Amino acid sequence: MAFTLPALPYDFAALEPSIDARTMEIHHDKHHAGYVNNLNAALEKAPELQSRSLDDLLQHLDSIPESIRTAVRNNAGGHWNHSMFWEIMSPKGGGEPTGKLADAIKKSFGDFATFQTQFADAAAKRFGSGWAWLVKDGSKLTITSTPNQDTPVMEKKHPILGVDVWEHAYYLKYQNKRGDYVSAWWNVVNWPEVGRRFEA
Ligand code: MN3
Repeated sequence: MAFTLPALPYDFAALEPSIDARTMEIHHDKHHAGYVNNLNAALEKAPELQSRSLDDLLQHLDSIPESIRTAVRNNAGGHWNHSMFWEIMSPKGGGEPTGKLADAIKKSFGDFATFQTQFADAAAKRFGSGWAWLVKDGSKLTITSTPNQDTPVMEKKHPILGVDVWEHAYYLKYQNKRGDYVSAWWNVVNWPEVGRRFEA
């Protein structure tokens, strides 16, 4: 079964002014669609893989034929990362997490502000294209970053929040000012969804 592009759970303009509508449209309809199409094209060359889940493909890249391994890594990663990215943002986002997630952030980082500083630092220091992540590790949380469309899922880890720091995610509105984009992005983070993923 071919992978499909999930619909955005809100309008292109819903995250304005933090993320502009044109960026959201190109990001979802062109970039994410491209990852899905390229993943499906790669898997046409290995039909035996087509029944495997996205997580399964990413967790066992060494089982993928070498001729398509890089294409699967990049495009399955892109599909996984963006599918989560749309859901962990919301027009009603921002503020701070509550409940068990808030407790875990406090336990792991001291307080929410320290977590935000460390996460933004990981996003700023990721050289070139990639992502910064909040990863669930048992009852604790860690911050990490990956290049390109690599994802902690490849290491059988459980990312519950990620920010896309590819230039395509912010360049139209923020140009080279990645830090300004990340600062604005906090205003659209969907903490209830991140909390749901933490407790899942
Ligand atoms: Mn992207």
